[in-house]
Amino acid sequence: MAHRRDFIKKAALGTIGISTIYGYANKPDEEKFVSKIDNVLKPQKRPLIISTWNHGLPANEEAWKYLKSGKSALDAIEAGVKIPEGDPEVRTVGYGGLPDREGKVTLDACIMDHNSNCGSVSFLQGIKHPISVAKKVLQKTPHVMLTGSGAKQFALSQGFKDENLLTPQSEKDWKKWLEESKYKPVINIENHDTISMLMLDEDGNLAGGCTTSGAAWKMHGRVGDSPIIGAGLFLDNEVGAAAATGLGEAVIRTAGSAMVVELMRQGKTPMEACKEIVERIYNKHKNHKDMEYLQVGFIAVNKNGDYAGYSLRSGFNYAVYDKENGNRMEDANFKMSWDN
Ligand code: SD4
Repeated sequence: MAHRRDFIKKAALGTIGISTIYGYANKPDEEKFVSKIDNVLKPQKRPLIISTWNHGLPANEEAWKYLKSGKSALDAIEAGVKIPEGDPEVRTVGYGGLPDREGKVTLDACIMDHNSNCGSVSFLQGIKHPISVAKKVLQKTPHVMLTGSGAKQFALSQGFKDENLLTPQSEKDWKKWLEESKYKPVINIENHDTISMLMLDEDGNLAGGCTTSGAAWKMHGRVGDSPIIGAGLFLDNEVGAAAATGLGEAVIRTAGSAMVVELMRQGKTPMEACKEIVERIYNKHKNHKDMEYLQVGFIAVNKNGDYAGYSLRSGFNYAVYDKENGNRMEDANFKMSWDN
């Protein structure tokens, strides 16, 4: 073991540059890829799946199965995030998601592959799996994004079923909310549970997906960051991938995920990149009316399989699945706790 590490370290620090090392396609896994973090060279871990929040665990599980059976990263992401989308107990994604202030469940989702192909739907109603419609937008249309009735029309043309997504429980909660009708998100519970999934596949390619019912009790027609490439999700296969959860308005204002990836391009680690953008969001919002309930969190992964999660306030966690340690939850680092 020590010998192998020494070998990797020596080889990578010596005559062979990192980009050359990326070309070692036919070597055994442990020797194949190394990453340079703080001048220490480590074997690259892949595949790697990282997803926001607790519902990331079953989503990762399903996505992992897909990857292991030889399916593409996009298929694996779709299959993974469909689990929370179809689960009525998950009140922030897909079927069973909390509605807008008019009692309508409106969904946002996007998906992106290593060639920067993207598909996205926003303000979609009556379709249980918006991630699948987003994937069809990527595969079957010349566009990136379809919205509202146009997205629905496209979904129906692709054979998706029109369904009522407002469960009795969500309807009950909505009626209760109507009694006061105050728009004040309750962080980490009611609003901030988008599932964003990032994946580094066996071939070292990145992909990502994101799906949500958005902010509960939002205005009818409101679209958050989650379907917006560059805000809720972004990746550049040369660099890394990032995705967001939290108050979409703040993420859109700062082009959050695109900025995290750009900082990784400049040499920041995923942790440094996520932290810097969270700091930026804080600085831009500290005197803003949204600050009282502002929460944002990012997950990021780079080409070497280094990953991180960082949020403005405590309470954000994410699920990570890799060969070495299996599927588990990790708590994100954060800037401040809720009392601040
Ligand atoms: C939105 N970012 O629509 C989404 C909500 C969210 O975890 O992240 N929930 O603003």
